[in-house]
Amino acid sequence: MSDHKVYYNYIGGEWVPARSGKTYENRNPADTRDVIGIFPDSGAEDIADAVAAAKEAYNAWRLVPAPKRGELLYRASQILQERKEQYANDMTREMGKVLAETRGDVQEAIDMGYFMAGEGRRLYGVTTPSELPNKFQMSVRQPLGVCGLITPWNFPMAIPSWKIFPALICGNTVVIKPAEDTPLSTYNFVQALVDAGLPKGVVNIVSGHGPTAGEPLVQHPDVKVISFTGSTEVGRHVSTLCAQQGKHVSLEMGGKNPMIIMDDADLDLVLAGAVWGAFGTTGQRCTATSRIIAHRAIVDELTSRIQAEAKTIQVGNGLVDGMQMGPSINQGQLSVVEKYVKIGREEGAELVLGGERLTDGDLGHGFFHQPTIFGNVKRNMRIAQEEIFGPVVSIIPVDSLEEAIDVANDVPYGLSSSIYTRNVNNAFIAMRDLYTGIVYVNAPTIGAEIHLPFGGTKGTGNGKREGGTQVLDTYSEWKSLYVDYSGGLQRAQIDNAE
Ligand code: UN1
Repeated sequence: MSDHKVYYNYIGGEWVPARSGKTYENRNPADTRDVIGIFPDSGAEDIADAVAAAKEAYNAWRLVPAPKRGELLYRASQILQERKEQYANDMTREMGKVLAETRGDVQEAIDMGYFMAGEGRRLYGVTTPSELPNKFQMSVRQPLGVCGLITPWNFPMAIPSWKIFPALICGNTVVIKPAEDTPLSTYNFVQALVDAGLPKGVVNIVSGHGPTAGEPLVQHPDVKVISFTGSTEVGRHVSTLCAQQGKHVSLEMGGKNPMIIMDDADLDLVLAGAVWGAFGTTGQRCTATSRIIAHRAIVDELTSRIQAEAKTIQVGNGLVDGMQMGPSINQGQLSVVEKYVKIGREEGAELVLGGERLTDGDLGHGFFHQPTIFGNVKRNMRIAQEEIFGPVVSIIPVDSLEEAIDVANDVPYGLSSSIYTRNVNNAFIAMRDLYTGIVYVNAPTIGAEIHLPFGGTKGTGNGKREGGTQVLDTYSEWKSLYVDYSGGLQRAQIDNAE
């Protein structure tokens, strides 16, 4: 059909096409004339094959000592490190964000690999004293079996690594369905594991679309855990399906992350942080700064300075030197951005900067949009309440810290938040009262590190966390072990003298 590179699913240690033979084209969002490759458009039968392979592999993998499993992760991380530049290039072509950021995405996967490799030598359990003499007891982590992982396009290597590495270290096997827009980056990640000596069937990758490949994975009775990162709408659907089957599920969904700027803040610092938080990754992070809640005493100065700074952002193909902001991932996402710009105007917010698609020259072949700032935004406007996932930020004036925190918390999401202040009391009050899974002081809402728990409250999640050792709770179950070495029957909760 064409001379584009053809990719296959990886199932049971073999690279195989979709059983139906269906494929789809993966194109560069910065220039849709550029085809990245042809990928399998998989269905329920491919998912069934992958789950069967993972189930088979589980029998041996769960018995491999955890430190040995850790060595595989360590080797894979070394390979990722060696290939960092190549994989970052592939990712920029596939996903659009600029090279500095795709290098960061690969780095985040490397960090997660080394962290979880070390966990192979810990996987701590707990010993607890008994109520009875001559009795020993402890609790240990047990793997669950086959894990189904569904990952988004915005961090196409880091987010798979947050799921695959902890799943493996706990002794599970996995089937991953990467976002249809970014399969290559996840294939690259799996290739590093394969080259590190991954046993057959321990990790299987099946590409395709949500309804046709993702849903059968969620529904498959042999899949014991689902870990999903994506929109709140789809996450809620996934959660319902899992509830019907009593399946474990971890959800990471949307955000509407606030940055509070107090009147005593260092505005130079704020400027750099706000522009990076709002327009880094084209605003396509669930942690992106999408509301700037600023004290009225400084809001005018701040607005004009952010406008001047954001105006200088170089928008273009992320592979070109000097570019700072790439395209939206696809036409659908660009349309969402355009829709919210229109909504913001209709709601009476003041368009301070941007608001237009960029189509000059080669930009017309991609999904580029200007960095966009709305000023004088009211807390209840849709642009201040709903996740946009694009380069659009709303500035909301407030009169006090109390009001700022109230506005910050008054959205359906709770992933990340931040406060800029020189007053230590303000900082501690904000850390206590901002109802989000992550709070930053004098830093923007993006940039979480993998060895701390990552996740959010309310519509952002379901109480689970990725990152940190807390992530192990998604991929293991606690088993309590009691050993009675008294030589007689000791009855718990009963006076044995009776
Ligand atoms: C995401 O936006 O989906 O904290 C993940 C951050 C990155 C991860 C973002 N380390 O911004």
